[in-house]
Amino acid sequence: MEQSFIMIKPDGVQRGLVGEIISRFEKKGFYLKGMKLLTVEKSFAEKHYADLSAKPFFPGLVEYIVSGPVVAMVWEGKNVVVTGRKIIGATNPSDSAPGTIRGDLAIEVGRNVIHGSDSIESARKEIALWFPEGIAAWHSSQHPWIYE
Ligand code: FUP
Repeated sequence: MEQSFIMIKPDGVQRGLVGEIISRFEKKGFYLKGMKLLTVEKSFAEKHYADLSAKPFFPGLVEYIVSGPVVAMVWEGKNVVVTGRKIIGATNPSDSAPGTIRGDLAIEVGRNVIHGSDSIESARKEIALWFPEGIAAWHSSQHPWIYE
């Protein structure tokens, strides 16, 4: 089944939003397949955001990501990449609809609380980068109540 890489950024951890954010993905019916709290180094953050390295906000973005612990997660379910992005909301919280994580919980684009993979291909790359040790398999007993 499809997987997405979801990361609660340092501001989300510092502001005590970890439970709230996990809850939104859990309630939707997605399965939590991997999770860890870690602080990453500059070179690692630069790798994660390599596609944005030419952007003027890149140095500030890297500094923000390494500024404290983040919660790295793998969530699984039907269309989790696209649906996860909808749950998260638009990149700039000024444009994120109320009801989305960023729409409800953030104000600044540079403090937008959460990251979610933007395609199945980037999810695959990001999961490999953040979970090189792999992810233990488990199966939810709720499955038949979520999927027909
Ligand atoms: P997203 O996929 O929603 O995380 O958005 P992007 O990959 O385009 O951007 C990654 C991160 O860069 C955003 F989450 C926040 C930061 N960013 C800025 O700080 N300023 C900008 O103008 C755009 C993005």
